[in-house]
Amino acid sequence: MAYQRGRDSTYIFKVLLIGEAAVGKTSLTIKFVHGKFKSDYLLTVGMEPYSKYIKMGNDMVTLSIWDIAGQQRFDVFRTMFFRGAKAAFLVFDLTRPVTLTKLQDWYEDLIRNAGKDVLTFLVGNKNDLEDLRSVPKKDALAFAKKINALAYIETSAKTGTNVDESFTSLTKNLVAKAKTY
Ligand code: G3D
Ligand code: MG
Repeated sequence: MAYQRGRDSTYIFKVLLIGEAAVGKTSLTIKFVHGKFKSDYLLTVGMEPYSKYIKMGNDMVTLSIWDIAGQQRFDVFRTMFFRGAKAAFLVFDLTRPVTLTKLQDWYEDLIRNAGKDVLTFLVGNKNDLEDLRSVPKKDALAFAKKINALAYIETSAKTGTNVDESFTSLTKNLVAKAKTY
């Protein structure tokens, strides 16, 4: 495709996945970046961000995706983790209500460290586990509204349901916001 001078833009956005341990942050990231579930990548959890390139119309977007490990929450890397983030997925596990409750703390951490302009999506993961589901949709929607999240989405890193859609939708919002400045 021909490069159209003056119309193409390049963006790099730092995006975070935050939430309690084992909600599926790493799985969602790997599914989106590599299209795989339960790979060896799952064991490799550090401060190394994943990069994903997305073409959106005339815009070229690189997402720098930072997936926090639970134990990093209280250590000195937290500041570095949050700094410069433009958006965050707040992830909970649809089979464990406490993981939704705990997102309140994560949200406060996020705002304190990344600023109040950060865009947020609330993500209820593991929606393939229908029989184990124990978080009513209305509870999730109430929390999404409370934190002014752009959307509430239910995903499965296992089946891939809404994984690409979540990242794409968030990216669209980021580009739209960037264009208004
Ligand atoms: P975390 O990065 O938030 O800590 P992980 O979570 O991505 O490591 O996932 C924690 C466990 O949940 C893993 O199981 C993973 O396979 C599983 N998991 C993640 N997403 C989904 C999902 O959408 N559906 C189902 N059914 N399981 C999921 P293990 O057994 O490897 O510890
Ligand atoms: Mg992880």
